[in-house]
Amino acid sequence: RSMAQPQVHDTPSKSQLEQVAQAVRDLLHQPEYDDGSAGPVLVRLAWHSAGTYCSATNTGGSNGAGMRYEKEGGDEANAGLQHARAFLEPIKKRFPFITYADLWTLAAVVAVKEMGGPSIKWRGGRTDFTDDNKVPPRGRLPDGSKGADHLRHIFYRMGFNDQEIVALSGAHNLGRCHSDRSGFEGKWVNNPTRFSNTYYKMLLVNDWKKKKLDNGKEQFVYVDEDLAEENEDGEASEEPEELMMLPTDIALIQDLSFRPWVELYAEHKDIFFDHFSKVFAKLLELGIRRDKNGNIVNEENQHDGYKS
Ligand code: DDH
Repeated sequence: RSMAQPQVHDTPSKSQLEQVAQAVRDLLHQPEYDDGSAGPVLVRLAWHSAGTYCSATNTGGSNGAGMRYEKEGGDEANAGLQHARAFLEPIKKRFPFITYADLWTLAAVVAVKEMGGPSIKWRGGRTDFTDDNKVPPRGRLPDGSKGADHLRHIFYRMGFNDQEIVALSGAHNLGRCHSDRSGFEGKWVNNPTRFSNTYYKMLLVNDWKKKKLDNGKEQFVYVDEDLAEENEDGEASEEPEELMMLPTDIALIQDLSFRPWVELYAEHKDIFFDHFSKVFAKLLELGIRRDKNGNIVNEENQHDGYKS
């Protein structure tokens, strides 16, 4: 941005954003945490911050960073995301010019790219709520124990179609389920810190067996002997790796409208990357209206000078 142009005082400059992005890259490697990366839980933080959007009422979405408040942060669907927020807190302290809402969404875009995924268009300018008045009600995020109808109910509310539901679900290439967070257990793919289309390939293995966990939750599991981790002697360890799928993941291969997209993305990684990039960018913009300069024009600030 050239010096001659008027500055929007609360939108960070490009070089400021690059400093933040670099700080996110620097924190991704976390040898003590999960599979060694903060990336997956950062992606989930951005998704849950945005996935509360309701197009009918134009409420929810990533603007506001409402998850800092108990009303939203305490939703059981958000269990565990305090780890993601804690990872980012030192960055927020170091770069106070960025809002939480911008930081959470930017961190996910940086993490996806660093983990080998596509570049995703990101735009800043989100503001943070200063109280919990506009925080969306709980219960707007998907429940993994349900099926295709539930997926459509939740994602159509945000304004997504079937193709976009399947493309978004490819984020389950990353990370894992934790029994002390969602109650589900395990990872979807063998290398959960590398963004890829393996999730779709695994879905089509078609050998998923229902398993009831001790806590009563039902998920699907698959044990691939070829994927079993090798020990130092190059032999498979005693316990081959068990991969998992949620009932909502399995719905993607059972439903006749979802399934062709799973097949396409399993076959063509480049198409998946392209579609994921577009749909994740759309997710992060839900509920955000911008003027022709890209500045955010939301209901709450229409009367304070943004209106022309
Ligand atoms: Fe997810 N997800 N997700 N998910 N998700 C979980 C973990 C991760 C559902 C349920 C769960 C998306 C869609 C769905 C990520 C990204 C995305 C867990 C495990 C559950 C349960 C949480 C835990 O125990 O820690 C359901 C249901 C849906 C759906 O209905 C489609 C989408 C759209 C995304 C996205 O980012 C676009 C990521 C990443 C994780 C791994 C988190 C971690 O800590 O690791």
